Amino acid sequence: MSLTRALWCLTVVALIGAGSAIATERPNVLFLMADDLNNSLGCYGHPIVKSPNIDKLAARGVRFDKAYCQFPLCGPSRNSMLTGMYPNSTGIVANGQVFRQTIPQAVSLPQAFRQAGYFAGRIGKLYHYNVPNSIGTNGHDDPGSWELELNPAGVDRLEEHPKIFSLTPKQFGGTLSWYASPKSDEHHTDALEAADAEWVLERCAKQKDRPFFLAVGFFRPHTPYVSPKAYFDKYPAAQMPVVAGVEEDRKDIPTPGLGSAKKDQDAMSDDQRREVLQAYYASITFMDAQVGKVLAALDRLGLAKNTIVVFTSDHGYHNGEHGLWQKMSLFEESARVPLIIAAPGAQANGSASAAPVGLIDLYPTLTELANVKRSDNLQGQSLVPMLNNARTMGRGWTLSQVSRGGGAMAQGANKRFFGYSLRTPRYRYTEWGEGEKGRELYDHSNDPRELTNLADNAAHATTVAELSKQLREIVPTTLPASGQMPEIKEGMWAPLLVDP
Ligand SMILES: [Ca+2]
Ligand SMILES: [Ca+2]
Repeated sequence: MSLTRALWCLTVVALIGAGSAIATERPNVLFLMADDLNNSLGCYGHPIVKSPNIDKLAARGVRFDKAYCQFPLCGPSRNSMLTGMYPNSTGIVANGQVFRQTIPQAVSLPQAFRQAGYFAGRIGKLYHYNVPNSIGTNGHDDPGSWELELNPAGVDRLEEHPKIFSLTPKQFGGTLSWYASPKSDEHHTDALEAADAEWVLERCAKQKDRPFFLAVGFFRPHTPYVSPKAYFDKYPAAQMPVVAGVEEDRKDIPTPGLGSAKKDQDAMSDDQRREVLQAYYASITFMDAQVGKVLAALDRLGLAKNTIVVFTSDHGYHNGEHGLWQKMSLFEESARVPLIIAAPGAQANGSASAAPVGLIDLYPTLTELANVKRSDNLQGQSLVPMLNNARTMGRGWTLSQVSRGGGAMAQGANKRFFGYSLRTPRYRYTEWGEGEKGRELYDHSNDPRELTNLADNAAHATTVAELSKQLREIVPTTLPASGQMPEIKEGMWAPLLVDP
């Protein structure tokens, strides 16, 4: 039985049970995101991090164990995910931009739901924001995607900036910075978001004839890692592990592979590294508690049985692996994301999928589950087959991309180029430039930490040749039909609810 049909049957049962005439074959969507969250969660086997609420969601949905972003940076990843197109087709490969500046007539995921009559609302960060300075504003939002936008700002934004410790004084978002706040949960932005989500869900519960697509974008665990001190106390700094053997590991990594390294982070002491981990993990557990409040509201209001819940992040995050911190690398820690989809009636609920999938796949998945008319230029695959049978492998690969070098206009040695990384069930294969700036091959069957680059190992030449051929066939399909990445058009940022 297909998931769509399962949902329909569930609805019929619910209708018979309730004796109600209200049609509910159109499921709601609750789309929950964290910012800069890697897979440091209990449900993904992390030995330290406590995430009981996300774990509970994973237990009732399908957990995707090989889910990857298309570009490990907020803006490019989120624009790709919400348009269902690769960064090469959105033209958004940097922060501070939105797809209306490049492909203004694209129909975003929430916009597709709006066009189908859904209420679509956003709380917090879905498109790009400068964190923390844009908290409390719309950021680089797309107004056409939403009917309601809420931008709460808590003490972390309004009061505590002067108290935050930063590796680069007075900077918080692009570097490592943290603060154990004396203020309790309810004063912080992410908790205000959870409270707002509860308020919106209460309204939605009263409007049974109108389904909703509610997106809640939490700001943690993005830097500055500010959360109430009680969460820091769960992770004593002295007990935090520090990655060892970095110098040896780095020897076989081509230069662009380490291009996201930052001097101030290289210079950290081991004690500072432990404090970073403490603060990052504290932020995760604080964010998890807010996820729990939203999911409790969904249950309390009787909405859970007809609501598809998604939980994910915009990209992963390094905590010292290969000597790297934060994002913008193509290694597993930076490219991989948590992804949980709990769709009522899905036959694989409660299990895990090992299929390589991408955030680009969410748009075709959610529109199929809800019978919403999709944009016809989507480049991802639907994950509905995996939701019904966790052994389904689907397309069998996913692609992540990142930029190196100067801006689009830079010339000569500083000219911008891309790295592309193909993830298959067994391998990660990465080419920098057209391969002339470096190649990497990691065999996850025996090297899950990607410590040994096999790209120049003669014993693996056939694998390298096969994966290189596959990569070079895939990359052109990530571009639009013209073969050219769309360029930013100044002054084109305008909401388009329908294509006129
Ligand atoms: Ca991010
Ligand atoms: Ca290595």
